[in-house]
Amino acid sequence: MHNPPLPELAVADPEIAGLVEAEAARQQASIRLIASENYVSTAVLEASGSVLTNKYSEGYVGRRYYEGQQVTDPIETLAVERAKALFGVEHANVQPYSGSPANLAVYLAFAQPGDTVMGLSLPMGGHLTHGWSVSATGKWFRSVRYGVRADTGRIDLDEARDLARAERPKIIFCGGTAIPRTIDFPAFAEIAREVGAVLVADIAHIAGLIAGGAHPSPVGHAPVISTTTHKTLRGPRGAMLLSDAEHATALDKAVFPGLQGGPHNHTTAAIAVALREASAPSFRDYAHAVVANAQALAGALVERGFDLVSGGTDNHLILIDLTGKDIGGKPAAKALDAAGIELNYNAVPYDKRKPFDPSGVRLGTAAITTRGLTPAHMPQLAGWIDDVVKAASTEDTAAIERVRAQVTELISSFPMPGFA
Ligand code: DSN
Repeated sequence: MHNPPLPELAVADPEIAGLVEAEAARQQASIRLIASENYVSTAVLEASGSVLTNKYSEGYVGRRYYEGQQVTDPIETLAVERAKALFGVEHANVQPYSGSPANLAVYLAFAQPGDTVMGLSLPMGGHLTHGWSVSATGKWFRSVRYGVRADTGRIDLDEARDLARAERPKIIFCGGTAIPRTIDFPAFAEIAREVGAVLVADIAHIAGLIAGGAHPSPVGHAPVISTTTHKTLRGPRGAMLLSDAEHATALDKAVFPGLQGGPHNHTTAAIAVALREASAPSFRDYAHAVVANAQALAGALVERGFDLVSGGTDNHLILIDLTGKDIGGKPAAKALDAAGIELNYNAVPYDKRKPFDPSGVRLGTAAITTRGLTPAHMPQLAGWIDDVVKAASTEDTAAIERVRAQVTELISSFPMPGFA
């Protein structure tokens, strides 16, 4: 049953109540390896589902365009102060609706349409909003892209430096959505300094690892940091822009009134709760456990003959190249979902297949670590992944069903926050 329970909803709208219950049960029953997902605490769920959703608060603390901010101002102040303390930054804006709007605010703050911007290419592990062609950021700005080395699968810093010197971008993004290795923030800072660009560290995937001391921090290297709050940081769906004092005003003006209206106060409160949780010593253990699980899973997959981009992982994320397995990422992901193992198909660097039918699958260990799985479970998990990938290529549905039964048996012993 969904927790907090939904008795009013069950009466007012049984259809939606039933679907919410079904989703809670589905989340409880699957091994969630989607690298950008997690399970928030019941406390975060309660804050997200509160009366704060009723309130408009355009503006910032003490400078609002609506009255009645006696309670919302202290909530936003708590969220901001907790973000500043947790990440050690001079300024935090907790209002961006999600990661893409946060990144758009960065463009609005520091570039003009048509200016050159630079980011990691999407198929190499970057994000749409780092200037990819189908995104507004690739249409309204002149975007140039660096990639990863073909021989190592790691970010090609020589290429990034040469490109920056030749193109003189206004903004350089580092970070992305499918980078299994530590991001070298000092190296990017040196490149940005040399060409006079604003370095933006998009830490959406690794924010929780940074908060928990399991990945180096960009603070002191990137003056602007963009992050979502719902991945390894384990908060509600939302985002934050963190910065030094020099870049604070431009970012604030870009978020509001540049791009957004009223902040989502229920989300702000839930972000504040998640930041408090992430400040607890137990969150440091969590962040290190996420990495330990990813490394154990990567090792077990390699033993099973899987080809991992860059050979392994330093963080929560693993990218498998299935080229040698005679199956595309999409059919593999669909078969794994049928077996109760949830992940996403993903392009791999230098992929010869199309984005809707790429060669890889992406896995992450943030959610399974929240559930309580440990490195001891990873050989079994790698074995199931191997069995299902083999079964998918031979269309052996009985084998997939056998794995599904074993997955259900294991995961049912690991309770999920939000499900009672
Ligand atoms: N969709 C997110 C992810 O899965 O990484 C990025 O926006």
